[in-house]
Amino acid sequence: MKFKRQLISMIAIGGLAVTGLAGCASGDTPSGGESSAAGGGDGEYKLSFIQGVAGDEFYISMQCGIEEEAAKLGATVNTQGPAKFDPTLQKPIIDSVVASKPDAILVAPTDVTAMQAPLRAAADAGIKVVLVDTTVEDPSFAASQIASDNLGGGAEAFKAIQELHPDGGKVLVISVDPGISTTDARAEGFEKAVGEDSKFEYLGVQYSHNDPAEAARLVTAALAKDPDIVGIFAANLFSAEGTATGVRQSGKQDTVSIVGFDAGPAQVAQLKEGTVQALVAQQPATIGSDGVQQAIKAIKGEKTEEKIQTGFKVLTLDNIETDGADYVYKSSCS
Ligand code: T6T
Repeated sequence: MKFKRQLISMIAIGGLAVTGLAGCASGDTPSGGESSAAGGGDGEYKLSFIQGVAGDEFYISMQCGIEEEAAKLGATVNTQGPAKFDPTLQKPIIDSVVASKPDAILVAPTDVTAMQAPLRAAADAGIKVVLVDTTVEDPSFAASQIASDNLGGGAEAFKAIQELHPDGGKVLVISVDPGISTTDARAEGFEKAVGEDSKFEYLGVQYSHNDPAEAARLVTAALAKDPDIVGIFAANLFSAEGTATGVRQSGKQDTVSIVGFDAGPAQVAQLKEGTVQALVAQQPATIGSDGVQQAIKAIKGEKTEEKIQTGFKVLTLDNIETDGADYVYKSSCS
């Protein structure tokens, strides 16, 4: 039984830092480019931002936060990202950025293992490394790590499905790839929360490789095998986009609830049209601005914060036009 319209009290703020939403500065360069310092700064500090993937509104919003903070603090930022969320494509970017000798790198590593050595090499070369969003197996070389409460966000996603389906049922996770710290933690938080309610059956995680078409294919196949699935947690922006397509193509939008992580414009459109019931919105601009502050402290030899956890907000039809509206990610900084 489905209770889509009964989704209430779905507002949650997780983590510590809850200021500064996805606000942007000018000078958006989605897949690469340089923004100059402004506001009295003289470009004294040279920063590089390496995204997990170019063109993803989460990282674009983070770039906006980075550029705005860098301009305030007198730094220039060069932003680059691989065409896919893929360590084999991110590694050469890291290597070339290291060769360009910035003062600090803000980076979202695409794999906990594969990015370990290239990032340690950056730190060994005297570059301050700040991990934004994702992390690696041994981040001890990093000046700071800034990320959302991904474990808590996964648990919150289950809570949303639980409220919509008080009688329980089968639930599935669509994620990206194993070995990504953020999405792995979200799936873990979700699974743990499911395990605390015996009315629900956990069907496990399937990996879409960050491809919405693959996510749609996985969901269509899963619904053919288990037509009584009641809820799907899609662990990031592209998984959510494809999950919504798969549910629609299977004609299951009236019985299957979708909770997606992230709040890009396409996810928000799906929320508004009723295909998706809730979105866990992160604060990418805050992750970015915190990252710049930590990077500059590290460059100056000042004490940095080892770990900063930023908050999230659950967006539903109840708040998307009001206090949730500011959480929608940007497609460009201008
Ligand atoms: O969910 C974000 C990010 O936090 C994650 O690490 C990878 O996917 C996104 O960029 C959304 O596509």
